[in-house]
Order: sequence, then structure tokens, then C-alpha cells
Amino acid sequence: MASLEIGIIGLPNCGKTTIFNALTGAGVVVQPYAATEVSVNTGIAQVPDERMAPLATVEDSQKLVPPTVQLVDVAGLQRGGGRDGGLSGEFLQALRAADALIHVVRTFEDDAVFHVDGRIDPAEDAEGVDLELLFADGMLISKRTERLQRAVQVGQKDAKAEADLLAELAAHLDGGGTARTFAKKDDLPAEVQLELLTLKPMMYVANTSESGDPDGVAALKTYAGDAEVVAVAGRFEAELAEIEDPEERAMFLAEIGQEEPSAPRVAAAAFRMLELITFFTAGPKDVWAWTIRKGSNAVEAGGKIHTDIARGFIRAEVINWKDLVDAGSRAEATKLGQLRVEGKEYIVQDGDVLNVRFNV
Ligand SMILES: Nc1nc2c(ncn2[C@@H]2O[C@H](COP(=O)(O)OP(=O)(O)O)[C@@H](O)[C@H]2O)c(=O)[nH]1
Ligand SMILES: [Mg+2]
Repeated sequence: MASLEIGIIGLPNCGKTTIFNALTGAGVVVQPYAATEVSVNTGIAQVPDERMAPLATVEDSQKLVPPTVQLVDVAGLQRGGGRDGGLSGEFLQALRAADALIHVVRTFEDDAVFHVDGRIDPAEDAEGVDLELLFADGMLISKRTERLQRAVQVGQKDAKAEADLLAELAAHLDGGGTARTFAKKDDLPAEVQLELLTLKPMMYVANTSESGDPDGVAALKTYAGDAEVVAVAGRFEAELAEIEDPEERAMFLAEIGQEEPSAPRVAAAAFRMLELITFFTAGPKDVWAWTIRKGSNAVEAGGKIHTDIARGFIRAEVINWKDLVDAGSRAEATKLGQLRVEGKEYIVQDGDVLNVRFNV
């Protein structure tokens, strides 16, 4: 899997760029009364993993290489946009390229920050944006159905089957469902699957004031149902991201009673929604964290490190990171019988440390 790309969406002024800055430390200028023109900021967020430092100690590693995700701050979503002629092509293009979406919802109160409806209502705001995504998908389906008509009329079976499936999906969306909850989603043509916005995994970030806005966050959680909701004090954390000195950062965080920045919590939730797990490779040079789909086998994991490794795979030595840290060294872990030898079919587990043997 190439670098994972997560699109950040939400109403104008809900704090997308601020959250983007908090997560990437990119220091992109926020515009207080943001215009709605499309603009796309792209940044790389490192995903800190607290298991890496103890591993580095055991292996005497010089360097930590955490996984990264690519974040894209996508402005330009307007409520009603889907109904009056559709959301802009550029906006949709940026969204459709994303592997998953983070939907930012404002819970913070601040009279100085304009809200399109002049009130704070997280559940209703979230629903408004989610409806736009549904409208965009509805448009996509009707355009595609239209293009299929000729083929259907001349009796092409495949076209008929697809048109029927699209009609079922359209009815499902009309009933308030998303493409994610459409039972036959896997039967849709691959290019349709890639373009449907409500098929993408989505999580919510509540952009809170420093007090945490418990009521607003609770309302959003009720609306979100099974979807992940992570609360982030956006403006505070965007300022935090600009502080270099670790001690000063810790003091700043303590002010709002938080131990660490939100980035790891957002990342962990994103990994859960994408069904990703992390495995490690560790040696004297460095400790690397790698992300793969849950259920991947040892060869696929090897291929993540290098295609040669997948091609020439012989076997993998595997140990759980905690067992290795507790044993204190690889030699000690081997004595304790904790270092296992696994073959190609081994399903890699979250937290595994892998040492892959391969032919070149
Ligand atoms: N009080 C407060 N203001 C915020 C917070 N997050 C963002 N803002 C302000 O809201 C305005 C819009 O934020 P921005 O990130 O540009 O929103 P976007 O249009 O969704 O990208 C800016 O003036 C931000 O400083 C927050 O957590 N608290
Ligand atoms: Mg913005």
C-alpha cells in the first residue's frame, strides 16, 4: 500500500485547517472568515507509537522511523452544493483520491468565529455535511446509470445487471443509508467503489475549545453511532504543534489537563477505521514501524518492507514486542523460547517484531 491518504472535510470555519496544522505541525495560515474557494493543503503526519522507544533500547537502535499518513485539508464543501448543480469537480477529485475521511465538526463556542447558521449544533452540522456526500454519490450513480442506458436498451446483459445494482444502491441511499452499509457494495465495479464518497471509511473529530465541550462531544457521539469520534482542542493543539521545547510543550499541555497531544489518538482511531495494524523491524541501525491491513500474511508484510523480501521470502522470525522488551534481548528471548519461526502463511499480529529471511 502506498502512503495512506486521509482527506479532512467539514463545514467552512469548523477548523479543518487548524486540525490539519495540529496533526501535521505544518503551520498553514488559517483564514478567519474563510472563503469557500477550493484549496488543498497536503502534509505528512507522523504517527507516534509508544512501543518503539523501548524496542530501540533493547536493540540499541540509533533511530526511530514511525509510520506516516498523508493528510489532505480539503476546503470547498458548501451545504446545498450537492443540490444546486453539484460540488465542484476539483473538490470531488481531491476527496475521491482519499483512502478515508476525517470529518471535522465544530463544538467550540467563539463569537469571533463566524458560523454559517449562527449557532453551534454539532449533530446537525455533521448531518448537513454527510448529506452533501450522499448527494454527491447520488449524482454519480445517476450519471453512470444514464451512460449505461444505451447498452441496456440494446440488451447488453452486463449493463443491465449494473444498472439494476445501481438502482438498488440509489434506493438504499434515498432511504438514508450510506454506500458503506449497502449489502452488495462488493459487487459494484471497482471504479465506482473508488468514487463513492460514502463508501470511504469516515471518522469524526470534534473540534473543541480548551474546556473539552462535553455536551457538544456527547451530541456528536450520539449522532455518529458506531463511527469513531475523537475530541481535539484544535486551536490549542495547533499552537502546541509550534512549540519545539519538550518541557514547554508538557507545561502547555498540562494547562488543559492533557498528557499528550491528540495526534496519536486520532491516528489510532484512523488505523482502527482502516483496519490497519502495525508491525516492527528492529536492529542496531533503526526501529521501523510498518502499517499493513489486518489479516495480511508474512509475505505481504515482507513486501511492505521491500518487494525483494516478498519475492525471496524463506521464513520470518517473530516475537511480540512486549516479550522482547521484557526479555531484555533477542538472545534472552530465544532462550525463553519466545522467538518463533513462521512461514509464508503466518498472519501477522499487531505488535509483532519481524525478522524476515529471504533469498536475493
Ligand atoms: N476558539 C476557537 N477557534 C478556533 C478553533 N479552531 C479553529 N478556530 C478558529 O476558527 C477559524 C476557522 O478555522 P479554520 O481552521 O480556518 O477552519 P476551516 O475553514 O474549516 O479550515 C479560525 O479563525 C480559527 O482560528 C478552536 O478550537 N477554538
Ligand atoms: Mg481551511
